[in-house]
Amino acid sequence: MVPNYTISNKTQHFLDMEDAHGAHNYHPLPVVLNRGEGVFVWDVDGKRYYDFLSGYSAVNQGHCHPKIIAALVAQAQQLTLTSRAFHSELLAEYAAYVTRYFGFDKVLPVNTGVEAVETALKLCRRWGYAVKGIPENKARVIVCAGNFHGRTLNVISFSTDPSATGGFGPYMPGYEIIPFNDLPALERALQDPNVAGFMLEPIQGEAGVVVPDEGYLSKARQYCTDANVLFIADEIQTGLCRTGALLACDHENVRPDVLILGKALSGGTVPVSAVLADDAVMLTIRPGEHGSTYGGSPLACKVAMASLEVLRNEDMAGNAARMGERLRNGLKAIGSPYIRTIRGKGLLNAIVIDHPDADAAWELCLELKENGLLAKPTHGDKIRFAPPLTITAAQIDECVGIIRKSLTIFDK
Ligand code: IF1
Repeated sequence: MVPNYTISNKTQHFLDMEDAHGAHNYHPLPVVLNRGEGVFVWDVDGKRYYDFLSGYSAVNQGHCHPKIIAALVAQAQQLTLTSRAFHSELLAEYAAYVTRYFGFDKVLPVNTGVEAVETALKLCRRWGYAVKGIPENKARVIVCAGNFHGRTLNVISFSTDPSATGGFGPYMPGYEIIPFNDLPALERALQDPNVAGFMLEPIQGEAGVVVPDEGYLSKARQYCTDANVLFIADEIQTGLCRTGALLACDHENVRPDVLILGKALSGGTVPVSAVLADDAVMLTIRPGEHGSTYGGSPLACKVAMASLEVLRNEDMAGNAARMGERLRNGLKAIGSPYIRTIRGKGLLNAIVIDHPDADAAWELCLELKENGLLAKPTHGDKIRFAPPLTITAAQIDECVGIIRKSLTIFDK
């Protein structure tokens, strides 16, 4: 199998430079990119690829969406940062806009996804003490096995992935890990009166796009309501039209108590994340108790509004639903014995490779790259297929052709 790929001198130059001077905390495909537009990216040799990762769903709107870039550039020439020591016109406008868009009383703006997760957890503990009346330092939060919520020391404390946690202890207490998609386990865990919240990804991303049974989210929501526990949805990856609805929770008409957004909130430009909640939760944090230098900057606010506007105006949820269906049907029609599973919702999809060679998924991704499509394996045997939500039917069909052709490496 193992095809012999040639790497140009130019590509090798940048691979070597990064390897020599950048920390080795990633293992990327050997492709060096320098341009993007819509569903495409180009490497330093001018070769064009379909981007089937979309920056882990940060680039839902497509690379360098003209309306988002126009907003970014215009705002960059006017005012980028005030800090929260002073008010800005744009924070006021954005707060009004985003709370109306998602139907919550308040927003707390931060930057990266994991910061928004940390913010949600602080909010949850605070609510647990101030409103629910949990005794001091006893608050617990339920999370799911296989979760991915980011990489801070607190957040890895409740990861079940040894590569995320190993060698980084000691870990933060106060979490209870239950299996994902297991309502009886949730029911049992909720019997503890010191539980303040239940946080989950509505579809587990890093775990390999694990979609729970229908009814799981709505029942879990109900259990939390009954137990007076906050239902916290990390929609950093699943939100913003990726799964064929504005939020993955919308598929079951679930409204979380705390909604966490990131990634595509800025269409892949600058880190913008947010926590949304109603007053009863959000106002438990008072001035001086939480914040961030860049969070809610005029630049971030302007870009976020443009990113949300584009999602709605171009019906990206509808397109994600239709193109996701088409992609999964196309993959099924290949009928490859090397694809064990095809799963996903909207344009958040994964295949599980069935092959005795442990490197098969990686090899397939190298071959896909050769044939003009970029995708990345996760946990060895899974490959995520998550193109920008602007992809067309003809492009989906072309990509299915590339995947079909690439799978033939296993026949050799
Ligand atoms: C990396 C995965 C995706 C997330 C959810 C919070 C965060 C993420 C549900 C943190 C981030 C990323 C980060 C990225 C890989 C990636 C990822 F494979 F690890 F699982 F997308 F699928 N909650 N996900 O998915 O957001 O702080 O990074 O902005 O390289 O670590 P962040």
